[in-house]
Amino acid sequence: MTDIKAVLKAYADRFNSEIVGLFDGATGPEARVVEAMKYSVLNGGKRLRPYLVCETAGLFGKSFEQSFPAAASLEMLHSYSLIHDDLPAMDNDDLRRGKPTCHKQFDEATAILAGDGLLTYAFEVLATSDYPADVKIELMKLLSRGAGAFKGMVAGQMLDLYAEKIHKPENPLALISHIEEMKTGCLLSYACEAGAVIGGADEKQRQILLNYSRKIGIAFQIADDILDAEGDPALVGKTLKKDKEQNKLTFVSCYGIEKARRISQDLIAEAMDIISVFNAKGQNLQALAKFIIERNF
Ligand code: GRG
Repeated sequence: MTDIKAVLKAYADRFNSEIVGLFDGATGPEARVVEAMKYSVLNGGKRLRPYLVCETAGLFGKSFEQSFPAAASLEMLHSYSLIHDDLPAMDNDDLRRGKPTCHKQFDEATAILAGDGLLTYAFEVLATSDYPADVKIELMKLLSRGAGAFKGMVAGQMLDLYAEKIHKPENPLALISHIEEMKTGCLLSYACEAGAVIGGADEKQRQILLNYSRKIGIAFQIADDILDAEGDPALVGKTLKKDKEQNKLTFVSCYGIEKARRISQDLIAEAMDIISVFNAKGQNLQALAKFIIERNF
């Protein structure tokens, strides 16, 4: 089977060497915000979302270069969400990817602006890309929806903050599933759908990729909850055991670790089965699905 860790590392190196160039050219004292944006995008990260964009578009013969604008804009948007999530008003974290969070490295106002700058720049990168107009519009529609406040990431974050204040939700599992589907799942689904759009997939292929993304999305979140409960902070690169300390509603608090682990394993088996219709071309996506629950960072 594919050595997915090595594949991801090679992908991250190539991706980083391309994306760094998108932060050139800022001048004057206001360049501080671009420095903060660059710091947050280039401070590590597994690059799962951009990799998913490239790998799913690759199923339809598209190259790294062809997928890069969509991959880069998605990672910018993801990085904005992490910067804002780490702020004192949200999760109040000092560490991200093993390094000081943006507001610790710079200051709070700069971190807020860096997040705003990355969110805006993500759409500029898409708008100024060489994709055909219909592809650009579709990508911008899907990304803004997936990241947005109605049924997307911002909605998920809002509900997550609110859930902490509900002491006894009527159906905790339904609530946490709904939160995570929006907060984490939407961007992972966008990554796979973007690949389908860039690749010109037909409706059936697009639905297959969406089904795959939904399975790995929930499994990803369960793995994240398990890492918070029993991971090694030095490997994960952030403060752990916060969920329990803050009495947070998570898949682990609902199911317990062992059941949560079994559910994530079942989801990954289903994801691998779903993607097997692409035969050998889907091998890396199968390996990635396994990596999502086996990772220790
Ligand atoms: C502030 C609008 C706004 C949204 C924040 C994504 C998010 C919503 C919060 C992050 C909180 C969190 C830790 C969620 C768990 C899932 C997640 C997004 C983990 C980080 O993603 P990875 O593991 O990170 O892909 P790297 O660093 O590898 O990119």
